[in-house]
Formats: sequence, C-alpha cells, structure tokens
Amino acid sequence: MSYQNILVEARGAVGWIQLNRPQAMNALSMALITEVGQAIEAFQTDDEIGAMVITGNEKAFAAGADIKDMEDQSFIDLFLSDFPYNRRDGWDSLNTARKPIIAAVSGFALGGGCEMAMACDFILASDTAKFGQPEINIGTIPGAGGTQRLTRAVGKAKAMEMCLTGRMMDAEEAERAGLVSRILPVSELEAEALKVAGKIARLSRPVVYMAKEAVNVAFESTLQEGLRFERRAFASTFATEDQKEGMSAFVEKRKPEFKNR
Ligand code: DAK
Repeated sequence: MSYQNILVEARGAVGWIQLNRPQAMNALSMALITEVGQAIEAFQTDDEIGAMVITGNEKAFAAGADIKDMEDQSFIDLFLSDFPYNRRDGWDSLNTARKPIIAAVSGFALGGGCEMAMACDFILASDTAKFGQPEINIGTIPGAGGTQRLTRAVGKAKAMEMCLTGRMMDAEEAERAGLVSRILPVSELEAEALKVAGKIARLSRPVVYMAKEAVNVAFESTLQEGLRFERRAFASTFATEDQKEGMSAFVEKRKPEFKNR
C-alpha cells in the first residue's frame, strides 16, 4: 500500500509507522489518521509482525489535529460525523489493536498528538519531548481522550492544570508524573524503540496479547474484577505451548523458542 502522510516499513518483526507531515508539525489531518489506521490494520494482520512503533520526527511527534481541517466545522457537522476521527480504520484501529504499539516521542506531542501517544501502550520519550493539551488556547477542549487518559496517567492536579491552561510538560516532568516509561537522548530514541518493540515481538504472541489485555482491564474495572481477570488470564497462559516452552527453557538454561501457540 502506498501512503502520502506517513512512512511505513517492517523492520524485522516490528511494524514502523512514522508520521510524515514535517511542514505542518505532523498535524493529524484526516488523511493522515486514515493512513495510520490502514498501516495498523495491515501490521495487525501480518503474522511476521509482533509489535509496532509510532513515531514522528525530532521537532514534532504531532502538534495535534489539523486546525485548518477543523476551523470551519459546525457542531452539527462534528456531532453527526464524529469528526475528525470518524473512520473505523483510523483512531479506532489504534484503540483496538491487539499487538502492542509503542509511541516514540520527540519534540511536540500536543492535543491530538498527545492523545495519540497516550492511546499507544506506552511512551518512550526523548529528552526534547513536550506534552500538552493546548486546545483551551484555541477555544476548544481535548476530544480524543486527553481529559481521560491524561488524568489517569498523571492524576487530577496536573491534568487539570494542563487542560485548563495549556501548559506543556517536558520529558522529565512527564517521566516523574508517570506519563512516559523512560527518557532517552534524542539520538538514541529510534534505536531503543526498535529494540524494545523487537524484544516484545520475539515473545509469545498470545501471552503478549493476554498481558496487554490484563493491564488495560485495570483502567476499566474494580480492583476485584481486575484481579479476577488477571487470575483467569494467568491460568490461560498454561494452556499455551509457549508457557511450557518458556519454563522448560528456563529450567534447561537455554533460550526459549516461542511458536505463538
Ligand atoms: N494544525 C495545523 N497546522 C499546524 C498545527 C496544527 N495543529 N501545528 C502546527 N501547524 C503548522 C503551522 O501552521 C505552521 O504552518 P505554516 O504557517 O508554516 O504553513 C507550521 O506547522 C509550523 O508551525 P509554527 O510556525 O507554529 O512552529 P513553532 O515552532 O513556532 O510552534 C507549535 C510549534 C507546535 C508550538 C505551534 O505550531 C502550535 O502551537 N501548534 C498548535 C498546537 C495545538 O493547538 N494543538 C491542538 C490542536 S486541536 C477529536 C479528536 C482529537 C481532536 C479533536 C477532536 N475527536 C475524536 C472528535 C484534537 C484536537 C486538537 O489537537
């Protein structure tokens, strides 16, 4: 498939998606979001791929939804179409992918860009990363999870301040607050993201899916429900050949060879 707004390649078992509208700070136009969805769907159905990375460039992961696409929309346009993320193969593909997706963020991750990074499974940030929900400055509010995912990630005080004032968080504050898993020098971000995604891709795919599902249940359940889900999922891993292989390999002091069965 050919793409106009993103660069897509398989790097070994890692599906690599680079947002590529540098002239507009990788603003998330409808066309770009649609392409991201198509790329995710293609990697999701490709057996050779075990994990994905979404990244931008050194200046910007993405500076938000494309304001030029949005400015003339009316309430009724947005309400009826669920603009701009109304395509099943766009934002929904990111939210529902079963393979892990890492956001590798350098530079600005603002508005929909911050929301896209947060919709990934975790964020690796470079020391130049800046996160923010500045929609308030242009007369609107976050619309793709910013008020919800940011609050869950960093707590009410910081999320409220960011959504009410548009203040950006730098990488260090984002790591302290729990928004990003780690900070890397900007020159090392790409290699590290590839390494981490590659490690995940070599693990047992069904067990990786179970781990991802179980962590995500923590955001949608009571503690008791979550613990019950985890216990059932844990037991389910023992129905896989890969659990037998993983534990035998440990006991025999060799590397496991997972078959995704
Ligand atoms: N949209 C369109 N173009 C953008 C853009 C954006 N979000 N951000 C930057 N650009 C363009 C600029 O217009 C400029 O284009 P030219 O003038 O050169 O043609 C070019 O990128 C370079 O930007 P600057 O000249 O401004 O560069 P600076 O280094 O001075 O500043 C900046 C960088 C990132 C701080 C600044 O560009 C900026 O503040 N950008 C806007 C950030 C922002 O307000 N983002 C929030 C957008 S609203 C929804 C889901 C999601 C959303 C809505 C609904 N639903 C599911 C319903 C999301 C909404 C948003 O994200």
